[in-house]
Amino acid sequence: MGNCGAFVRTAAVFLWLEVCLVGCDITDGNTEHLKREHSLMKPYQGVGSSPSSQWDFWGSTLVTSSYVRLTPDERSKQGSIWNTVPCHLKDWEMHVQFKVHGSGKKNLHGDGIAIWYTKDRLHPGPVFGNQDQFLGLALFLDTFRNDLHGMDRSFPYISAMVNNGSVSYDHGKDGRSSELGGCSAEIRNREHDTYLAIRYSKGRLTVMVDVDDKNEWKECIDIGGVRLPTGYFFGASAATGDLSDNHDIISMKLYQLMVEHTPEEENLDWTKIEPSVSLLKSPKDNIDDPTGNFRGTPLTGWKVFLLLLCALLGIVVCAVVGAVVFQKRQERNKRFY
Ligand SMILES: [Ca+2]
Repeated sequence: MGNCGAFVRTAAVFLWLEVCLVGCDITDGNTEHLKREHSLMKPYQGVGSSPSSQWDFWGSTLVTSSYVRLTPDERSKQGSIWNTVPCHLKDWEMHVQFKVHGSGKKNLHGDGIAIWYTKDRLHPGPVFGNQDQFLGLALFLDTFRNDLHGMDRSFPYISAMVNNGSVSYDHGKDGRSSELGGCSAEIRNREHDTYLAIRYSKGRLTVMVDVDDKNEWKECIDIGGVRLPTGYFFGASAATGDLSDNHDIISMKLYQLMVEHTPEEENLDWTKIEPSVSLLKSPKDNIDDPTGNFRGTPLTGWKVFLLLLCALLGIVVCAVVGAVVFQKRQERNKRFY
């Protein structure tokens, strides 16, 4: 039996190794693919003071060494922060660490934060401090319920919208008519860190949240058939109205995803793509997931090799364990005869 125990232990170690290769690097993604020119990180060196800074800010935005406050907990404020470098990655993943907090009691606070990937930057307006009828992608972290008929969902509510410049965001309905998907998430006045991840790869938009201090992503939105061009800008904005909150961005980290495209895809001019969503295509049509793990660890060559090696060893170990167990059973059975 001792040998079998050792086999089981070995198998367990390999199993752990396998799981770990996929899931251990789960806090901040893979620095290997972090794109600094599109990332905003503490202590925000040069932001707002140096002309070479890759981030501009506007409105009520206040940059300290530990957070970027888009709005203070005061009425009628609007602020935004924008990357100055257009993003030419075809496949990317943005991790946003944020904090929404204030003295307002339940339901007496607002309005929320929006994360943008748009053609225009620094265009103040009525949609969480940014322009309406934008071109590109928006993620709304809406903390105030405007639509009293929409009681089937709880707030705060996170939703996504893709716009080709022709659609207006309907505040009165909390953007429901134009949303592609969404989820409720308790993002306000939390003691711990709160995160949002937006992944765009091969026409698939996936949004995950990590707001329960469990250090794991929870799916919020997953849709296929989304077309976004390259060359747009990342940004974040927030607004308060009659009700308010502090809307803080702690970091925005952009990761490049290593995804292969066909030569035809590569030859396209990706800057010419019009933002759109083909609603005929269900998310299930788009399940190929070449990068495996969501949290910023695109599988590089050696990882794939190690995984395959582990899988192979796992199979061998299982076969051997199975053979030993079978043999023992045979022996035991023999004794009954
Ligand atoms: Ca709202």
